[in-house]
Amino acid sequence: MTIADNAQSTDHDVETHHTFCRFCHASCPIEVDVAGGQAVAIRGVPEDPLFAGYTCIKGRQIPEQMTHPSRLRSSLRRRADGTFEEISSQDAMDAIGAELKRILDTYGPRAIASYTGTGGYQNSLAVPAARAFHQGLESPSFYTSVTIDQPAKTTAPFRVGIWEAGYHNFSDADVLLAIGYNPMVSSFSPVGGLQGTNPYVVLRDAKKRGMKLIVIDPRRTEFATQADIHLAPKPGEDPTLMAGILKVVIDEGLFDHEFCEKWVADLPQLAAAVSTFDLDYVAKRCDVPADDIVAAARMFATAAKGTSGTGTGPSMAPHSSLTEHLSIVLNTICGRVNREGDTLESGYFLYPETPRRAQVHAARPPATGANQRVRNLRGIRGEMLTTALAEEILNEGEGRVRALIVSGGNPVVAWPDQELTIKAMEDLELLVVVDHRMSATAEFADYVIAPTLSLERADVPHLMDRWFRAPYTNYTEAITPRIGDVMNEWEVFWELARRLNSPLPFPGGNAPMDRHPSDDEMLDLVYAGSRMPMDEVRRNRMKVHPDKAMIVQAADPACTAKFTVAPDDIVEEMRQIVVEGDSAAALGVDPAKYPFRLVSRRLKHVLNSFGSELSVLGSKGSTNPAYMNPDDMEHYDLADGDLIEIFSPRASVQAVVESAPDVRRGVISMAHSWGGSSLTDEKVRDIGTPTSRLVSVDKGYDTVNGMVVQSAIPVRITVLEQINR
Ligand SMILES: Nc1nc2c(c(=O)[nH]1)N[C@H]1C(S)=C(S)[C@@H](COP(=O)(O)OP(=O)(O)OC[C@H]3O[C@@H](n4cnc5c(=O)[nH]c(N)nc54)[C@H](O)[C@@H]3O)O[C@H]1N2
Ligand SMILES: Nc1nc2c(c(=O)[nH]1)N[C@H]1C(S)=C(S)[C@@H](COP(=O)(O)OP(=O)(O)OC[C@H]3O[C@@H](n4cnc5c(=O)[nH]c(N)nc54)[C@H](O)[C@@H]3O)O[C@H]1N2
Ligand code: SF4
Ligand SMILES: [Mo]
Repeated sequence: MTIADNAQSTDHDVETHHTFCRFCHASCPIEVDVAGGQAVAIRGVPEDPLFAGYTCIKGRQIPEQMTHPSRLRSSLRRRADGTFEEISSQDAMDAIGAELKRILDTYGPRAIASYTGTGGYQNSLAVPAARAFHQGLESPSFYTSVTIDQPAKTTAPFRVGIWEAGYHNFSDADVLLAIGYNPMVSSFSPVGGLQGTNPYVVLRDAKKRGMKLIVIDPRRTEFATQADIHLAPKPGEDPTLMAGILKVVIDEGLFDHEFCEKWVADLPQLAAAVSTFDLDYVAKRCDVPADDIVAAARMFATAAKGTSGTGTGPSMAPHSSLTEHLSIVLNTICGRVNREGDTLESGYFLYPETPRRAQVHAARPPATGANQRVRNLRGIRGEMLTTALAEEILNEGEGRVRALIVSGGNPVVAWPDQELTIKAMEDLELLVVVDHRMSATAEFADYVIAPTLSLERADVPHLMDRWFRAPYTNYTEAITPRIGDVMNEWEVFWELARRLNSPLPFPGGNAPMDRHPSDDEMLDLVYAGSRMPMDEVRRNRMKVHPDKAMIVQAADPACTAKFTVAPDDIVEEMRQIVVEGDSAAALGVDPAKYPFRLVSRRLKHVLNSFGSELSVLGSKGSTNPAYMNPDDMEHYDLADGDLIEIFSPRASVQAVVESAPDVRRGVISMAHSWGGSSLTDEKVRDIGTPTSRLVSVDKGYDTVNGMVVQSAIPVRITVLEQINR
């Protein structure tokens, strides 16, 4: 389909196109007016059956983003004196291709790494192209932001066992237990939760039909204010709290006895493991009223349908895998799985159909990928662990990473341990950054490649496909011509593969190398074998397909597998948290020396490190404030706008404080991925600071997936500057 096919001419200058937003993962449908090849206006789509016109403030800035003066319209090459000069994209590909060839010949394929971040994840061809590039080269060094996000979601299910038909849907849930996520701002929920598809209306309707909401969050978030029960524990104490909730459910016999009898191998072991988590102990340690814990446990377990799930908060706190495990286990022993004849909520249209029977796949080792050269870690889900990548670059020896292609990511402000990350960026023999702006990481690049932006690309909502609250499809072609000499992320990998004589293998076969394929040909190759063929997807924009929902099939009668809810290593980790007594001890530090816990959060007006360069979003604030409880501020004689220094066991950052009654005492709530590459924060009021500097890669990390402690970080503060006094 061409651009014109989807255009409705409103007058002879302006054409209106339907597409969907790709500022974040949520894929809200939008209507864009295009005049003179440029987007001039943007609106939600009221008739969309799922989103009903919803958009957020970020998405509405896309017209400005496309043409903003800071947008790179040409690629850049670093000169010997460190400044950048423009270079044509083809010359850049030639030069990078030659460098990669040299590195490949000298060190072998493992030396060539790529890292796809959030900016790349929003492009349905970027991650597949990066993956294929590594397959073609036989280089295992494929990294993405998933492994510094919520990797326990990938690994924890393997330790419990996987229910082939999945856990309950959101649409008919009677209860939702939300542990550390805030979809009203982030548009994110785990599977079975409320998604970013029109979150305010969807939540209101769910509550109207009687759904109960329990939120566990140290902050009284926009989501928590809507909760029937809000537990605001000390950050990092979710494993203890979840063990306490499980103990109430087991002691009061509120679990699904019949289901456990048939499908759970080791309920007595779980009961024994949680038996040490007395209500008084849990209440005191988490600083949550005991009655509220009991009420939450009963509200969850006595409901008929609905799930517990985690977001980034607990997934970044100490013992993240344990929290994820206990959340899955709560769902499991309460029998919150889809049964034979049930309907799956999402359509899973973009990937090959797999059987959905009401049965278990037994637990198996979660991390089976390539070996990292640090901490005895190994990759997960076909990718390696970003928490190890800085050291993979810096540590000498066989297999050392020497070249890095960053596709829509910003390591200098997002990866754990900023100082180590900067050292790694400087140490590389070749750093290529594909980004539409001069990010903190681009400053270190040998080449910055200017990419297409969303409206210039064809796409499918590849992330939301398994999260949509209905079997929904959408597709978009490019609706505006490219501005400047820019490349789609997949083209970068295709051009480089071609120069290295290396194939780009996809489910539909290798990408052609003798001619330039189109975005649509690439979509056909990448999404070949999908449950709904790509051509049919293209014909079905913004459409719900009730007739194509997946129905859960009967279990294979020969299936004898069962869930393992209390594997030995999990039981051991539960013992360990009791010995630690406080989540700070997981990092080997004395909690008394670090009286605060720094927690992560999202801000409405930015997406991680980008957005604030745009006028409307930038006007919402030029820094990432340290939000603190007013009583804590009074204790330190602080007022809004004062400057503090925040010390973790690893490093310190400066921050501008802002009072926030919604943050519990002892907590600092601060967004990540702000600031630049200076380690001394001179511009804290203008560009903020990266909390990632406070993170250690080798303390309190998860031994299975390498996840580090990026939230509930033990910190202390000093006062730097008291203004207005
Ligand atoms: N301390 C701490 N650290 C964290 C977190 C935390 O909460 N606390 N959160 C973690 C999480 S969840 C994540 S996902 C990571 C994020 O890690 P990253 O993804 O590495 O960081 P972002 O800031 O999202 O970087 C996205 C980059 O993509 C660019 N971009 C935007 N759109 C496009 C596009 O269309 N094409 C291209 N090529 N580039 C584009 C942006 O300009 C930006 O520089 O950080 C993690 N780090
Ligand atoms: N507007 C906007 N939307 C975004 C992003 C953005 O930057 N801006 N980023 C995108 C990305 S990359 C991601 S991964 C998703 C994340 O989506 P979410 O997981 O919903 O992220 P947050 O809104 O930060 O919610 C995390 C919550 O966890 C709480 N929390 C922190 N530490 C703990 C803890 O130890 N225990 C408990 N129980 N709670 C804790 C925080 O107070 C916060 O309310 O959002 C995406 N959407
Ligand atoms: S929620 Fe995400 S996809 Fe929707 S309009 Fe906002 S940024 Fe765009
Ligand atoms: Mo993320």
